Amino acid sequence: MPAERPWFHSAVVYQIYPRSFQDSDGDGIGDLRGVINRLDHLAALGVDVVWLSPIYRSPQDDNGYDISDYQDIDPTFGTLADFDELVAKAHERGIRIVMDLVVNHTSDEHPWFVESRSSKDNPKRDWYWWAPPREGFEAGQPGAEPTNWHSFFSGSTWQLDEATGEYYLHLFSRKQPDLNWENPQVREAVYAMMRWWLDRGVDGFRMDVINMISKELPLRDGEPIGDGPWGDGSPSYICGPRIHEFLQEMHREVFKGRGDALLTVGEMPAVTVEDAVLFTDPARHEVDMVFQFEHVGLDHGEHKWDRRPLQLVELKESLGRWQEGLAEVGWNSLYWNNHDQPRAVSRFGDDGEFRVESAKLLATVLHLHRGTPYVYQGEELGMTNVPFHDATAFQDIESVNYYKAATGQGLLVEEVLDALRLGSRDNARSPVQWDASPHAGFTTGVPWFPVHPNYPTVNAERALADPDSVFHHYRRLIELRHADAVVAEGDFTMLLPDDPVVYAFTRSLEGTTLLVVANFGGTDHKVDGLPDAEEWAGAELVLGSYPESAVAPTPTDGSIVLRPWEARVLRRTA
Ligand code: TEU
Repeated sequence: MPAERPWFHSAVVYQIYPRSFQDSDGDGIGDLRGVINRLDHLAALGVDVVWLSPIYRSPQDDNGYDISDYQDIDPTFGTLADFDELVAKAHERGIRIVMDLVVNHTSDEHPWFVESRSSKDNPKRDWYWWAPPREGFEAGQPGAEPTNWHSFFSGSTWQLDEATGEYYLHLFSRKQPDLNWENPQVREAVYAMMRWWLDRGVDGFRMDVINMISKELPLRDGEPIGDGPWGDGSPSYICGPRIHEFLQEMHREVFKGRGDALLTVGEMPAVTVEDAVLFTDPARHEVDMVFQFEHVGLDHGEHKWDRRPLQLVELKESLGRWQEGLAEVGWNSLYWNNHDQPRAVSRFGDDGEFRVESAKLLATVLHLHRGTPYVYQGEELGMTNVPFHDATAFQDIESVNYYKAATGQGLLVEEVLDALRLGSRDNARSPVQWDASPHAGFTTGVPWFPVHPNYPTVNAERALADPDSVFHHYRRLIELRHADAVVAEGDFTMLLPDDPVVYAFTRSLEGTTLLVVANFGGTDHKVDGLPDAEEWAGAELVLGSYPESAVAPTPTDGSIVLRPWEARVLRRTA
């Protein structure tokens, strides 16, 4: 083990989705001044880093993930001066600021694309992916798309541009054309922009779908999906042939020589553990960690709108394999929530009777893994999925497009709505619930997205006043990671892999062992078959998800009975 471990091993990151965090000017949309006004909330929680979802100038087709100017702030969110103030005030509190970096694609309103689409011989034509209609087809005819790829946001990944009669590639929305990373000018422009932000004082980047920037050439059809017209293009763009080369080049051109205090995390759908080892091996100089998607896909059937209940045994198998895979080389990121995922307490816990208990359990299990934990805004309050009444309640482009496509194909409206209720990204995007005042203190105007009706009980003001709240549990977990090297660096061992209800593991470092046991169920549960159970008799309770007084000391035979959704962390020193 090298003497100096990277600082981010003991750090916790908090994700802000600025649109839904805090409005300061009454227009109903969160903004940078709102974030500045709430910095004390983050300081009280104790987080080390804030990752800001995109605040760049954008037509907001995908809430800022469609950028039309990488070097300006969208007027909805404020100004560059506000941004500088935010960085300065965060730094005063010891909080780093990490920007979202969205460079797989730009907005179609970005000047680069405006030029690119203007003519076939424009110098920026090759900055994006342009292709003529499929051989034997007329432009615009069904089936004329250059490949059969299905877009993440429904329909084809190709859009015909009438001006030149060619199609451009967009893995996401039509307003998010993919940049052509094969072109060195594109890469240089991106690196220059990144250096500009680092020079301004930002502390790193969360890199949006960064494992999709290298495409395999020539672009070719994918396996058909079901019996529809579309195919799966992912083998051509997930971790493509030049991905490691591009990330190493980015490191050399952007990060090299700037010290070890920065943070880079690559968002990488469909990444495998084997790939992640390569991406996060410090000796390879690519990224510090990746966001993988395996564990948030376990309740998907054939696709994300086909939901099935999570099997705890599968969750343990998956997360356990990632712990093992990155034990020696590389590093994990740890998350249940972000702006694209339904709320974890509704999805993996119980958002009814045991909302508080199950939110604390999920927090305990995640934060005691080896890796850097991410907290998504509102998660620290145990915020839940949104009760959507009908189709008009959905605003996210992915949900809106899916609704149109699925009902257009003849699926029943109620079935489509049920799938959206469970899986829509909008679940994560309702405004943060600050207090019991109108609109939960999020805005004095009309919120762009309605506040969850449970805000009179689920809100930050109440949580801060209650020592047994989800908030204070998160605060203690973050404190524990800061204080205790075994949480940051200890070895991970999964226990009871086949138990369908109990999640159990140990973390060990230099003679100290922590045991984490968690009951993923709504009834009392005796933990059976724990190896060396008697050694845990009388062990110190470091942290529990029930008020400490309610936890009986571990009896001499070491048998542990957990209450509904109870999690405990015990410590033993050799
Ligand atoms: O998401 C990438 C991604 O592949 C998915 O998680 C996506 O949210 C989609 O739901 C798949 O079903 C990133 C951003 O996090 C997301 O908000 C953006 O919409 C997307 O990239 C495009 O920039």
